[in-house]
Amino acid sequence: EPPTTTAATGARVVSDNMENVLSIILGGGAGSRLYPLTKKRAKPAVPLGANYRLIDIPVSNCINSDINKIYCLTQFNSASLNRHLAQAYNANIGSYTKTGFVEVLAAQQSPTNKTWFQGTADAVRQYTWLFNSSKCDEYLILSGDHLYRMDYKPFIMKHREVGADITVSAVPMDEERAEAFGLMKIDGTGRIIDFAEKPKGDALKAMAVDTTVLGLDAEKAKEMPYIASMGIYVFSAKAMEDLLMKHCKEQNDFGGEIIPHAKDMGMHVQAFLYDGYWEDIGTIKAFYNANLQCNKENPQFSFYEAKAPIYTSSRFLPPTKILDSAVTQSTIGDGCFIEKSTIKNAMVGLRSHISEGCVIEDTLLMGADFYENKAVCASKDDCFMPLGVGPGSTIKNAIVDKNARIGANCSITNKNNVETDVETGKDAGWVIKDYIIVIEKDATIPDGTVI
Ligand code: ADQ
Ligand code: ADP
Repeated sequence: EPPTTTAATGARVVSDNMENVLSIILGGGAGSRLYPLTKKRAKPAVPLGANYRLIDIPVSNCINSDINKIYCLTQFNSASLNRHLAQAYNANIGSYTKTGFVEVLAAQQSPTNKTWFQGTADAVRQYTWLFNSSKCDEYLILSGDHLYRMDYKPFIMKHREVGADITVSAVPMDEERAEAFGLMKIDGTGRIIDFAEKPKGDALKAMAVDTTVLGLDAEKAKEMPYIASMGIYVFSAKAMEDLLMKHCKEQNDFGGEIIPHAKDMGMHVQAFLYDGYWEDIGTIKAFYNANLQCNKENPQFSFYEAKAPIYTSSRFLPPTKILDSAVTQSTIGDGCFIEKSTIKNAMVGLRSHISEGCVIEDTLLMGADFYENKAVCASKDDCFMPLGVGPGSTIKNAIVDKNARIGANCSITNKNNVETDVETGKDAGWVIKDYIIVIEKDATIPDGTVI
């Protein structure tokens, strides 16, 4: 429907219909920042919050915003991502009218595209032929590694109200973290007049603004003197086509190239202020902290909210069983079995088995993808150590990826307080990044190991 204007206010009256919105989730490039969690899987499949995976966040936000056409672009296809999306969503999304879907699109070779995605915009460009055939009016570009709960409707309606070509969702940001983001300056109507991708030094200082214009009080505005891009955008289909196929054929990145270019060539690039909790959890440290902060009594992010739940695969696992243990400030996923142990500030993922006498502290255990049949396992030569954490082991400040086998009496605590070590444990299945020990997926850590 064409927008109409109310005589009294001059504001456009726009539709809140989300049927013609196509959501495109950027599911990750080479995946180096979250390595080794991305060693054996596509980033969107990384487990999160004991029962979930990263992709569940943007997909759930879409579903809760009535957007049900969703593509996820990844650099490589992964069995676990496809399986997860199929099991979790495809049976339900748009099942009666067959209008909805959640699908993975991996970079692929074709006569016209001989390479992997060269960046976020290139990933979208390579599938433009498919997106065009959806006949949607707007593309909602999302990231696969953010933790937040957002209703995208007001965001998309702002785009429609002002008749923008591109609308960028933005948050106030402090000095310390600002240089990791795209920063912007806006005019009195919220239109973006200046945009700098991850500026440093003087270029960073030059992007400071008076954020009281965003409605922050004086004190808060002093703390947060920058307006940062969340890296999520609404593009009008026409603007996307013009930019990727005509004006910016050689440019491959939204934040660094396409957005500034669109502004410079006079397109209407609008900011949308988002005022809820939002975190980029694309690094090991941010991922670890964001997971553990969910254990707090009043967490900034909660996985359950009656009106906007985070969905995931329904697995029909048995309830978790805990024998004579002390568990404080922790989240325990489905189907775990915990014997006589002490667990403090931990996120214990689904199907975890913790044997007796363990101490698990400030740690993410991601759990397992399957239960082992103990009798079958004992009869196999290669199955010398059970899944989970063996008796008498202590694990602190760690992330233990799925299907790991930790032996008995191990001490995994970063004893020497090492900041980074990607060499020592390379063949043994562990690394240390930002003081956090990461035990890789499927790793076997022998009895008595000290890290
Ligand atoms: P970054 O997050 O640093 O900054 P980028 O590395 O381009 O930008 O990643 C954006 C998203 O796209 C991530 O989810 C990433 O995994 C995914 N991605 C990257 N390369 C990809 C590829 N080749 N194929 C598919 N997906 C890919 C961006 C913006 C900033 C903004 C921050 C907010 O550029 O302006 O401030 O997000 O976090
Ligand atoms: P990840 O989940 O860590 O990304 P996977 O590709 O192993 O990696 O995906 C997990 C899914 O695979 C689970 O849903 C589970 O059903 C299945 N799975 C993986 N390994 C096994 C196994 N050895 N036995 C049975 N099922 C498995």
